[in-house]
Amino acid sequence: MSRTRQIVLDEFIIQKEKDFPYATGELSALLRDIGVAAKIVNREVNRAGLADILGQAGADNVQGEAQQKLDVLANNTFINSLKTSGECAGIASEEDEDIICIDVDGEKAKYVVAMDPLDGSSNIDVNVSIGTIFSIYRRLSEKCPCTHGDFLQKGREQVAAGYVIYGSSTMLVYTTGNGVNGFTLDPSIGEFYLSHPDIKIPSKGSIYSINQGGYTKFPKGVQAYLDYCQGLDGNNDKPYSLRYIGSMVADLHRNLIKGGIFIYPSTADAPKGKLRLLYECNPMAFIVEQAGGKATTGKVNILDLQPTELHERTPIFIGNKEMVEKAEAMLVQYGQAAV
Ligand code: AHM
Ligand code: MG
Repeated sequence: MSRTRQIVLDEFIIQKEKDFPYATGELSALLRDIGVAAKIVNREVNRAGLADILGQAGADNVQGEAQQKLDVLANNTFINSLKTSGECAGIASEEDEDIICIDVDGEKAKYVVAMDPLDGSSNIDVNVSIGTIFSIYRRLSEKCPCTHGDFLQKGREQVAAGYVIYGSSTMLVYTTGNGVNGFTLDPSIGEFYLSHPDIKIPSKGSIYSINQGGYTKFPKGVQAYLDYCQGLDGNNDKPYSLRYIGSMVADLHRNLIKGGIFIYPSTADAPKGKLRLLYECNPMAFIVEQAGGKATTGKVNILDLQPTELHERTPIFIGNKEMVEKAEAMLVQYGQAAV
Protein backbone atom coordinates (compact mmCIF):
# COMPACT_ATOMS: atom_id res chain seq x y z
CA MET A 1 0.00 0.00 0.00
CA SER A 2 1.48 3.34 -0.98
CA ARG A 3 1.16 6.36 1.27
CA THR A 4 1.33 10.01 0.32
CA ARG A 5 4.81 11.25 1.11
CA GLN A 6 4.90 13.62 4.05
CA ILE A 7 6.44 17.03 3.61
CA VAL A 8 10.00 17.52 4.82
CA LEU A 9 11.30 20.52 6.78
CA ASP A 10 13.10 22.25 3.91
CA GLU A 11 10.04 22.02 1.64
CA PHE A 12 7.81 23.32 4.42
CA ILE A 13 10.08 26.29 5.11
CA ILE A 14 9.99 27.30 1.44
CA GLN A 15 6.20 26.83 1.20
CA LYS A 16 5.67 29.04 4.25
CA GLU A 17 8.02 31.78 3.11
CA LYS A 18 5.09 33.90 1.96
CA ASP A 19 3.86 34.05 5.59
CA PHE A 20 7.09 35.55 6.90
CA PRO A 21 6.66 39.10 8.07
CA TYR A 22 9.28 40.29 5.59
CA ALA A 23 8.72 37.62 2.91
CA THR A 24 12.37 36.90 2.33
CA GLY A 25 14.36 33.83 1.44
CA GLU A 26 17.05 34.72 3.98
CA LEU A 27 15.08 33.49 6.97
CA SER A 28 14.47 30.22 5.12
CA ALA A 29 18.20 29.78 4.64
CA LEU A 30 18.82 30.44 8.32
CA LEU A 31 16.18 27.93 9.42
CA ARG A 32 17.72 25.35 7.10
CA ASP A 33 21.15 26.00 8.67
CA ILE A 34 19.59 25.31 12.06
CA GLY A 35 18.02 22.08 10.76
CA VAL A 36 21.41 20.87 9.52
CA ALA A 37 23.12 21.68 12.82
CA ALA A 38 20.35 19.85 14.69
CA LYS A 39 21.04 16.70 12.67
CA ILE A 40 24.75 16.86 13.45
CA VAL A 41 24.14 17.39 17.17
CA ASN A 42 21.57 14.59 17.11
CA ARG A 43 24.18 12.23 15.66
CA GLU A 44 26.65 13.12 18.40
CA VAL A 45 24.05 12.87 21.19
CA ASN A 46 23.02 9.45 19.93
CA ARG A 47 26.51 7.99 20.06
CA ALA A 48 27.71 10.01 23.05
CA GLY A 49 28.39 6.93 25.19
CA LEU A 50 30.59 5.43 22.45
CA ALA A 51 32.69 8.46 21.55
CA ASP A 52 34.71 10.30 24.17
CA ILE A 53 32.21 13.15 24.42
CA LEU A 54 30.51 12.59 27.75
CA GLY A 55 31.55 14.43 30.91
CA GLN A 56 32.92 17.86 31.66
CA ALA A 57 34.94 19.88 29.19
CA GLY A 58 37.12 21.32 31.96
CA ALA A 59 35.94 24.95 31.86
CA ASP A 60 33.03 26.99 33.24
CA ASN A 61 30.72 29.03 31.07
CA VAL A 62 29.80 32.65 31.75
CA GLN A 63 27.15 31.56 34.25
CA GLY A 64 29.83 29.76 36.30
CA GLU A 65 28.40 26.37 35.30
CA ALA A 66 30.73 23.50 34.35
CA GLN A 67 30.62 23.08 30.58
CA GLN A 68 29.99 19.57 29.36
CA LYS A 69 31.87 18.33 26.30
CA LEU A 70 28.56 18.08 24.46
CA ASP A 71 27.73 21.70 25.38
CA VAL A 72 30.92 22.77 23.63
CA LEU A 73 30.38 20.49 20.67
CA ALA A 74 26.79 21.66 20.16
CA ASN A 75 27.83 25.30 20.50
CA ASN A 76 30.55 24.96 17.86
CA THR A 77 28.25 23.00 15.55
CA PHE A 78 25.48 25.62 15.63
CA ILE A 79 27.92 28.53 15.29
CA ASN A 80 29.61 26.94 12.27
CA SER A 81 26.29 26.12 10.66
CA LEU A 82 24.87 29.61 11.24
CA LYS A 83 27.88 31.05 9.43
CA THR A 84 27.13 28.98 6.32
CA SER A 85 24.36 30.83 4.51
CA GLY A 86 25.64 34.33 5.26
CA GLU A 87 22.26 35.40 6.64
CA CYS A 88 23.30 35.54 10.29
CA ALA A 89 25.13 38.68 11.44
CA GLY A 90 25.74 37.51 14.98
CA ILE A 91 25.10 34.97 17.70
CA ALA A 92 24.47 35.19 21.44
CA SER A 93 24.97 31.83 23.11
CA GLU A 94 24.58 30.55 26.65
CA GLU A 95 28.11 29.22 26.29
CA ASP A 96 29.77 32.51 25.27
CA GLU A 97 30.14 35.56 27.47
CA ASP A 98 29.84 38.09 24.66
CA ILE A 99 28.12 38.15 21.31
CA ILE A 100 29.88 36.61 18.33
CA CYS A 101 29.82 38.98 15.36
CA ILE A 102 30.02 37.19 12.08
CA ASP A 103 32.02 39.02 9.52
CA VAL A 104 29.58 38.95 6.66
CA ASP A 105 29.14 41.02 3.59
CA GLY A 106 28.09 44.53 4.75
CA GLU A 107 24.34 44.89 5.08
CA LYS A 108 23.48 41.50 3.63
CA ALA A 109 22.93 39.53 6.82
CA LYS A 110 19.56 40.59 8.19
CA TYR A 111 19.27 38.41 11.28
CA VAL A 112 20.85 37.60 14.62
CA VAL A 113 20.34 34.40 16.60
CA ALA A 114 20.26 33.85 20.37
CA MET A 115 20.59 30.22 21.43
CA ASP A 116 21.06 27.69 24.15
CA PRO A 117 22.90 25.06 22.10
CA LEU A 118 22.36 22.21 24.56
CA ASP A 119 19.76 22.78 27.24
CA GLY A 120 19.40 20.37 30.14
CA SER A 121 23.12 19.91 30.69
CA SER A 122 22.64 17.95 33.90
CA ASN A 123 20.86 15.25 31.87
CA ILE A 124 23.55 14.82 29.21
CA ASP A 125 25.45 11.99 30.90
CA VAL A 126 22.38 10.02 31.98
CA ASN A 127 20.57 9.45 28.70
CA VAL A 128 17.66 11.75 29.50
CA SER A 129 16.13 14.10 26.90
CA ILE A 130 18.01 17.32 26.20
CA GLY A 131 17.45 20.07 23.65
CA THR A 132 18.52 23.13 21.67
CA ILE A 133 16.61 26.41 21.88
CA PHE A 134 16.88 29.26 19.35
CA SER A 135 15.47 32.73 18.85
CA ILE A 136 15.82 34.83 15.69
CA TYR A 137 15.56 38.62 15.45
CA ARG A 138 15.92 41.05 12.61
CA ARG A 139 19.05 43.01 13.36
CA LEU A 140 18.69 46.71 14.13
CA SER A 141 22.24 47.74 13.25
CA GLU A 142 22.71 48.68 9.64
CA LYS A 143 26.05 47.11 8.96
CA CYS A 144 28.53 44.70 10.49
CA PRO A 145 29.62 44.29 13.18
CA CYS A 146 26.34 43.59 14.94
CA THR A 147 25.75 45.19 18.34
CA HIS A 148 24.30 44.20 21.71
CA GLY A 149 21.25 46.26 20.78
CA ASP A 150 20.47 43.74 18.02
CA PHE A 151 19.93 41.12 20.71
CA LEU A 152 18.38 43.23 23.47
CA GLN A 153 14.98 43.37 21.79
CA LYS A 154 11.69 42.42 23.40
CA GLY A 155 10.54 38.84 22.82
CA ARG A 156 7.61 40.25 20.81
CA GLU A 157 10.10 41.26 18.14
CA GLN A 158 11.22 37.69 17.45
CA VAL A 159 10.70 36.70 13.82
CA ALA A 160 11.17 33.01 14.54
CA ALA A 161 11.89 30.73 17.47
CA GLY A 162 12.13 27.03 17.98
CA TYR A 163 13.62 24.10 19.78
CA VAL A 164 15.04 20.71 19.00
CA ILE A 165 14.37 17.90 21.42
CA TYR A 166 16.81 15.00 21.41
CA GLY A 167 14.46 12.49 23.01
CA SER A 168 13.05 9.06 22.32
CA SER A 169 12.75 10.56 18.86
CA THR A 170 14.33 13.81 17.73
CA MET A 171 11.98 16.64 16.87
CA LEU A 172 12.34 20.20 15.65
CA VAL A 173 9.47 22.52 16.59
CA TYR A 174 9.35 26.13 15.39
CA THR A 175 7.20 29.16 14.76
CA THR A 176 7.58 32.20 12.53
CA GLY A 177 4.56 33.83 14.16
CA ASN A 178 1.96 31.91 12.17
CA GLY A 179 1.32 28.88 14.35
CA VAL A 180 3.64 26.15 15.55
CA ASN A 181 4.74 23.12 13.58
CA GLY A 182 6.69 20.05 14.67
CA PHE A 183 8.96 17.83 12.58
CA THR A 184 10.25 14.39 13.52
CA LEU A 185 13.66 13.23 12.32
CA ASP A 186 13.71 9.97 10.38
CA PRO A 187 17.26 8.97 11.29
CA SER A 188 17.46 6.36 8.55
CA ILE A 189 17.38 9.01 5.82
CA GLY A 190 18.29 12.11 7.82
CA GLU A 191 15.16 14.14 7.07
CA PHE A 192 12.82 16.01 9.39
CA TYR A 193 9.22 15.18 8.38
CA LEU A 194 6.21 17.30 9.33
CA SER A 195 4.60 15.13 12.01
CA HIS A 196 2.82 17.68 14.25
CA PRO A 197 1.17 20.36 12.08
CA ASP A 198 -0.32 23.44 13.75
CA ILE A 199 0.29 22.43 17.35
CA LYS A 200 -2.21 23.87 19.85
CA ILE A 201 -1.72 23.47 23.58
CA PRO A 202 -4.81 21.82 25.12
CA SER A 203 -6.93 24.43 26.89
CA LYS A 204 -7.18 22.26 30.01
CA GLY A 205 -4.17 20.66 31.65
CA SER A 206 -3.46 18.44 34.61
CA ILE A 207 0.35 18.41 34.70
CA TYR A 208 2.53 20.77 36.69
CA SER A 209 6.31 20.85 36.24
CA ILE A 210 8.61 22.44 38.81
CA ASN A 211 11.64 21.47 40.86
CA GLN A 212 9.51 21.09 43.97
CA GLY A 213 12.60 20.41 46.10
CA GLY A 214 12.93 24.19 46.33
CA TYR A 215 9.48 24.59 47.96
CA THR A 216 10.66 26.23 51.20
CA LYS A 217 12.50 28.94 49.23
CA PHE A 218 9.70 29.76 46.80
CA PRO A 219 7.45 32.85 47.08
CA LYS A 220 4.32 32.37 49.19
CA GLY A 221 2.17 32.62 46.05
CA VAL A 222 4.06 29.76 44.39
CA GLN A 223 3.78 27.64 47.52
CA ALA A 224 0.03 28.33 47.60
CA TYR A 225 -0.29 27.36 43.91
CA LEU A 226 1.64 24.12 44.49
CA ASP A 227 -0.65 23.31 47.42
CA TYR A 228 -3.58 23.90 45.07
CA CYS A 229 -2.03 21.63 42.37
CA GLN A 230 -1.78 18.81 44.90
CA GLY A 231 -5.27 19.37 46.27
CA LEU A 232 -3.87 20.28 49.69
CA ASP A 233 -5.88 23.48 50.02
CA GLY A 234 -9.21 21.76 49.44
CA ASN A 235 -9.93 23.67 46.22
CA ASN A 236 -8.77 21.14 43.63
CA ASP A 237 -10.58 17.84 43.90
CA LYS A 238 -8.56 16.34 41.02
CA PRO A 239 -4.92 16.83 42.03
CA TYR A 240 -2.56 17.34 39.11
CA SER A 241 0.32 15.06 38.16
CA LEU A 242 3.82 16.33 38.87
CA ARG A 243 6.16 15.65 35.92
CA TYR A 244 9.64 17.17 35.99
CA ILE A 245 12.48 16.09 33.74
CA GLY A 246 14.88 18.93 34.49
CA SER A 247 15.34 19.78 30.79
CA MET A 248 13.17 22.78 29.99
CA VAL A 249 12.79 21.69 26.37
CA ALA A 250 11.51 18.24 27.33
CA ASP A 251 9.24 19.50 30.10
CA LEU A 252 7.74 22.16 27.85
CA HIS A 253 7.42 19.86 24.85
CA ARG A 254 5.40 17.41 26.90
CA ASN A 255 3.19 20.16 28.32
CA LEU A 256 2.68 21.65 24.83
CA ILE A 257 1.32 18.32 23.61
CA LYS A 258 -0.57 17.25 26.73
CA GLY A 259 -1.43 20.54 28.44
CA GLY A 260 0.24 21.72 31.61
CA ILE A 261 2.23 24.42 33.36
CA PHE A 262 6.00 24.72 33.76
CA ILE A 263 7.34 26.96 36.51
CA TYR A 264 10.85 28.15 37.34
CA PRO A 265 10.19 30.78 40.01
CA SER A 266 12.35 33.21 41.90
CA THR A 267 13.82 31.69 45.03
CA ALA A 268 15.32 33.12 48.19
CA ASP A 269 18.80 32.35 46.76
CA ALA A 270 18.05 33.38 43.16
CA PRO A 271 15.57 36.28 43.09
CA LYS A 272 15.51 36.29 39.27
CA GLY A 273 15.14 32.53 39.01
CA LYS A 274 17.49 30.42 36.90
CA LEU A 275 16.35 30.51 33.31
CA ARG A 276 17.71 33.00 30.83
CA LEU A 277 15.40 35.49 29.10
CA LEU A 278 17.03 35.75 25.67
CA TYR A 279 17.59 32.14 24.69
CA GLU A 280 15.38 30.10 27.02
CA CYS A 281 12.30 32.07 28.11
CA ASN A 282 11.63 34.32 25.10
CA PRO A 283 11.72 31.60 22.42
CA MET A 284 9.63 29.24 24.53
CA ALA A 285 7.16 32.03 25.32
CA PHE A 286 6.80 32.85 21.60
CA ILE A 287 6.14 29.19 20.76
CA VAL A 288 3.69 28.64 23.60
CA GLU A 289 1.80 31.86 22.82
CA GLN A 290 1.58 30.86 19.15
CA ALA A 291 0.16 27.52 20.32
CA GLY A 292 -2.56 29.33 22.32
CA GLY A 293 -0.84 29.41 25.71
CA LYS A 294 0.79 32.07 27.85
CA ALA A 295 4.10 32.87 29.56
CA THR A 296 4.56 35.35 32.38
CA THR A 297 7.05 36.37 35.05
CA GLY A 298 4.11 36.32 37.45
CA LYS A 299 3.64 40.04 36.87
CA VAL A 300 4.45 40.75 33.23
CA ASN A 301 4.11 38.84 29.99
CA ILE A 302 7.57 37.42 29.22
CA LEU A 303 7.39 38.72 25.64
CA ASP A 304 6.92 42.31 26.90
CA LEU A 305 10.09 42.38 29.03
CA GLN A 306 12.77 44.80 27.85
CA PRO A 307 16.08 42.91 28.12
CA THR A 308 19.04 44.85 29.47
CA GLU A 309 21.73 42.14 29.55
CA LEU A 310 22.60 39.20 27.31
CA HIS A 311 22.48 36.56 30.01
CA GLU A 312 19.79 38.00 32.27
CA ARG A 313 17.43 35.66 34.05
CA THR A 314 13.74 35.79 34.80
CA PRO A 315 11.20 33.79 36.76
CA ILE A 316 8.78 32.06 34.38
CA PHE A 317 5.29 30.54 34.52
CA ILE A 318 4.46 29.05 31.12
CA GLY A 319 1.82 26.73 29.73
CA ASN A 320 -1.87 26.69 28.97
CA LYS A 321 -3.65 29.95 29.77
CA GLU A 322 -6.02 28.64 32.38
CA MET A 323 -3.26 27.19 34.56
CA VAL A 324 -0.91 30.16 34.14
CA GLU A 325 -3.68 32.63 35.00
CA LYS A 326 -4.61 30.62 38.10
CA ALA A 327 -0.97 30.73 39.22
CA GLU A 328 -0.82 34.50 38.52
CA ALA A 329 -3.95 35.06 40.60
CA MET A 330 -2.45 33.16 43.52
CA LEU A 331 0.77 35.18 43.27
CA VAL A 332 -1.31 38.36 43.57
CA GLN A 333 -3.26 36.91 46.50
CA TYR A 334 -0.36 35.41 48.47
CA GLY A 335 2.69 37.39 47.36
CA GLN A 336 5.53 37.11 44.89
CA ALA A 337 8.51 37.73 47.12
CA ALA A 338 10.65 34.65 47.73
CA VAL A 339 10.60 33.57 51.39
P1 AHM B 1 21.22 24.61 31.47
O1 AHM B 1 20.92 25.60 30.37
O2 AHM B 1 22.52 24.85 32.13
O3 AHM B 1 21.04 23.20 31.02
O4 AHM B 1 20.14 24.91 32.63
C1 AHM B 1 18.79 25.04 32.29
C2 AHM B 1 18.02 23.85 32.79
C3 AHM B 1 16.64 23.78 32.23
O5 AHM B 1 16.59 22.98 31.09
C4 AHM B 1 15.85 23.17 33.34
O6 AHM B 1 14.50 23.54 33.30
C5 AHM B 1 16.54 23.68 34.56
O7 AHM B 1 17.87 23.99 34.18
C6 AHM B 1 16.58 22.69 35.66
O8 AHM B 1 17.15 23.28 36.79
P2 AHM B 1 17.05 22.59 38.21
O9 AHM B 1 18.07 21.49 38.20
O10 AHM B 1 17.38 23.70 39.16
O11 AHM B 1 15.66 22.07 38.41
MG1 MG C 1 19.68 26.06 29.17
